[in-house]
Amino acid sequence: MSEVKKAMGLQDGAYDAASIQVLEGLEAVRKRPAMYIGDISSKGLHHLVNEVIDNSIDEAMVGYCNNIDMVINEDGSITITDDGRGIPTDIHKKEGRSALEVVMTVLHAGGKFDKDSYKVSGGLHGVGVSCVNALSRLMKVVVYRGGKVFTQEYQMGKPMFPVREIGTTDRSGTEVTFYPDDTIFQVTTFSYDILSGRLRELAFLNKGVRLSITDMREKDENGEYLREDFFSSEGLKEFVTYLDVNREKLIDEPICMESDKAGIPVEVAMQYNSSFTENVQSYVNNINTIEGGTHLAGFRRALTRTLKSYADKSGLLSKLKFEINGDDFREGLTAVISVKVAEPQFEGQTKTKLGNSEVSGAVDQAVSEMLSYYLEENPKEARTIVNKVILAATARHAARKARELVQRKNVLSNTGLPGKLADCSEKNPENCEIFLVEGDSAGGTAKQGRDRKFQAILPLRGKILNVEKAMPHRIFENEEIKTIFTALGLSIGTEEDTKALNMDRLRYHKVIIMTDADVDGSHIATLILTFFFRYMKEMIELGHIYIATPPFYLIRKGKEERYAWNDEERKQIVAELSGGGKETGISMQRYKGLGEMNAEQLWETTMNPEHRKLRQVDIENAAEADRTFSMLMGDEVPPRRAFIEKNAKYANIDA
Ligand code: 0RA
Repeated sequence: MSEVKKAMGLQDGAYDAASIQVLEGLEAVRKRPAMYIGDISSKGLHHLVNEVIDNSIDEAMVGYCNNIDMVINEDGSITITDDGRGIPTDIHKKEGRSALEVVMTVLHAGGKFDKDSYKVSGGLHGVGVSCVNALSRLMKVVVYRGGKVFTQEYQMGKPMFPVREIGTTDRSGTEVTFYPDDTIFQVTTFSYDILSGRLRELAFLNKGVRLSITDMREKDENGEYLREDFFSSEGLKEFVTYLDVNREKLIDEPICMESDKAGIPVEVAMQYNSSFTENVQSYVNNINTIEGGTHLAGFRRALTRTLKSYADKSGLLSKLKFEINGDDFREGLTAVISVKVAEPQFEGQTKTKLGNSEVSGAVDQAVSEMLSYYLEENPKEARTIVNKVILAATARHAARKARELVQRKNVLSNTGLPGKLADCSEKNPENCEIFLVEGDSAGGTAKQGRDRKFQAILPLRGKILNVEKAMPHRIFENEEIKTIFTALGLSIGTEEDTKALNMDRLRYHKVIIMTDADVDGSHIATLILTFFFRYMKEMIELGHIYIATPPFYLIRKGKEERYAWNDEERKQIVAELSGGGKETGISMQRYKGLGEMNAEQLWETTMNPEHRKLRQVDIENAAEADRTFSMLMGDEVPPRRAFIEKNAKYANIDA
């Protein structure tokens, strides 16, 4: 920790209240919350928690905090406690009130927005705890500092009383409790999985810090609260091992490096596995940089150059009849790169792409130095890695041949679209949807039931290829996969030059996976999702992928027909129809598959934007998603249904 502190040019000197800069008011935050936290959906809601934890993590990074505890309280609020220095409580000279009040109520007054101190700012992070305060109907802070306990409470960011001294203590730290404002957020229910996932990630990224989560909303069958503790003594090394649990590793231990070039702390851990997928996660100041950036570029460049030069020298490539490219060095690679940058510049669509040019060289130098040393010292492992690269290059070569073959064959109708596709008449992609339907028969029903103006139907025959286990070139021989690419208007590619999807050509902005509501159906949905995740990730990131939810029950009484999506709804409908009296004359049908519905029923319940319940697929945590897909699609027979439940959230996008 102290290394980091030095690297960031931090002084040990005590915090001076006057260094807090006052920038703008909190009304702005309530007026345009999305500008500060991204959106007001579940994503924005969970961002509030990140914002509070970031402050505690900052304390840990400068070496003052070892424990961070999060509690989801019984009433749904969140409490985060740390054992850092505690927010300063002395009088802020310029403002004439407690620094604590300033930190909590003035935007960008975290005390960390001057150049001398470290900040996690950038992207959507770093807007500060005051921003969370503004978006909470109630917030309470307790500070343990200098032997005393202080507190203050707020409503929608406004203090309800001046900072109050309420006792003495021998500990130090900060405790923040907040109730998100339900007049601002669409949802205010916190997800244990999202929060615990973030804490696990933070534990790996900040070795030596203990983090915990307790969910007091319900008890398990043993009468205990759901609770987890996260602690990592080896950091990224353990992170990589965790990500790859479901994969077969090629070398005994991950390769690890830690360095501090030009004042930029760099940490990397990497492992090769027998799969065909690349899983490189990069972080800047604990933020997952989904869009990559200069740190990732530096890593890739160093990896390619160092491995290539070792392979050339070792003579292992002499038999190879074709060129190796950058992708080949990353097939089956799982790696985590974490850098700390004092003034990060974030760019890109989701503000998660690092722009600072100086970082590229620092990572490159660190990786090439450490990796070439490793390869010299570990010839057995080095040979294993080079052989994996050769295998990847060979497979890529086979893939190219397969693709060329496919392109020559006439698989398309005269419009250039797959013959199976029933297209819609509307041409503006923003208004168009395509249903990927399991089976020709349900596909037929969907064709009859749809609104052909804006809804297209693509029936898929049987199971699509498990892309997680197949060699890359097999992807391009698979009929269903080729058909999906062509129908969407996107081109297929595995090589670097063709990999970027040309999203401008996307023909439908909603891609809706519609399968039976049974085990097979959810397996097929998961296969399709895995395919999108591995080969068209942008489609998920940009929110184009949805899952249709057909109802489970049809309940009839006389001419009245009602649908239920779960047992609770079914009971309620039966109660309503029987008017509290006898259940006579009520009949019930349990739908086992889409095939049991006629066209009109399918339209009414599952396709009509006015009544359907679409779920939007969303990647909350990229590292965790990769691990989950490798588990779901690997050798273990998994709880796929639970997976879909967890990863596709209800989105009232039609409302
Ligand atoms: C401003 C200045 C200092 C620490 C903090 C804020 C701080 C904020 C939070 C929020 C949650 N936990 C926190 N812990 C600390 C520096 C304090 C000093 O120099 O003594």
